[in-house]
Amino acid sequence: MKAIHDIAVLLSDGTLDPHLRAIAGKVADGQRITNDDALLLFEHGSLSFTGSLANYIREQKHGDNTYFNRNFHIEPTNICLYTCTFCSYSRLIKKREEGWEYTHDEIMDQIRKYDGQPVTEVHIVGGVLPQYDVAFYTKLFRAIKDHRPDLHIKALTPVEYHYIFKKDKLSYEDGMRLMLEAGLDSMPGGGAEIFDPEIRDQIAGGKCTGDQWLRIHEIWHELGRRSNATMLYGHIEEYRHRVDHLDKLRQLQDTTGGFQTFIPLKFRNENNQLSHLPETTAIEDLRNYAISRIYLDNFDHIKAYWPMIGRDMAQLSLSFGVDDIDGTIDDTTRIYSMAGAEEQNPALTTEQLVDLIRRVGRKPLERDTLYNVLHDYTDTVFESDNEYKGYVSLPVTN
Ligand code: V47
Ligand code: SF4
Repeated sequence: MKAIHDIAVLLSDGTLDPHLRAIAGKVADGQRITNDDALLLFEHGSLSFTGSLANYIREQKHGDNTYFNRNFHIEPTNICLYTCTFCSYSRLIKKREEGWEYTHDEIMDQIRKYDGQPVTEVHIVGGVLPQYDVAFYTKLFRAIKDHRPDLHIKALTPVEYHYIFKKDKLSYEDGMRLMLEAGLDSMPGGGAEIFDPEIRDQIAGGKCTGDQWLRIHEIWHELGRRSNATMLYGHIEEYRHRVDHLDKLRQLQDTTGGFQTFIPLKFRNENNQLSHLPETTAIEDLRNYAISRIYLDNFDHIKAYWPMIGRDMAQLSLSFGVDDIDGTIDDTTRIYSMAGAEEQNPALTTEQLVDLIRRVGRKPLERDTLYNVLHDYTDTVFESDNEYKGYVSLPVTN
């Protein structure tokens, strides 16, 4: 931990732009920065400046603690009614034969593959199709809980919920209550993209609006449950749209306190309608993590999704505000591998994940979905014969 020294150096730098110095002063005093401050950071904050402030906040909140969890992903289908221009993963209904559509039984087979393995969470998200309706998902959640009550179900986003509730003429409140009763534990952060209506319309037209996304999370938080939030950046949005997105999240968090973690998602440009756009640089990605950490003072955690950004960037991000690297040990998601993610077959054993964190001087903590610490790996010595090394890979069925 050296962030306190770094911020003292920043504040004593007489050559620093006065506006940036004022922002550094706010951070040192634990004050909230404004939207104008955030825009200034996006436009003029250097990597070292934003990084020092973000690392200071990260270490004030968490010291060297770095969280990961053991989960697996299930994607019921990659066929989708929508045509988000950034999406490399979905196939239109007219090309149905190119994708996959798992039945209830096939999904339960995937759940059973992890029997006896120390996973704590299943993350379920995929395309939007009429057969995956309220009845399908409530039956699925009940079956998962009957089979394995301790497995935390983190599933679906307001994109799916908005669609299935509308189809069944259910209010958001009644719909989310049904999901809660069926066993849903928390909601992942997907589907947020960018809330600004003009940009959202161009990249994700037809699916739930930003306000609807926020409202469904609000209702879920009012039911006493937690969720995550994301922002898809680095496509056609401008910095002011990122600030607007962060502002809406911070405002809702002030009201409900129900968000656990914020996950910036860098746009990847392979195999989609926005492939002509260049991807953001590593410097921009680190600045984006850092500014998110500085702005979202009411979010406990900032997560970097390592299968998407790769192991080296995941290590670097831990000095730019990130305190959680997700940690899917045997990742079965194809949302990113099909879009050009760094990790095409992302799989790290617990030992490798712990090593990755320890080698940059941080403290590896396995958590459950709600950030209860399950195991502190700081001093763990791994012995190959008795230490669990990873998960079986699921067969690719499409
Ligand atoms: O909403 C789709 C994004 C999201 C691309 O809550 C893309 O713990 C980049 O939200 N380039 C879904 N991003 C995944 C998601 C997530 C992931 C990990 C953990 C959690 C959590 C949530 O993936 C979508 C969209 O924003 N996405 N295509 C692409 N080409
Ligand atoms: Fe469908 Fe989600 Fe892809 Fe949009 S991002 S096309 S809603 S799978």
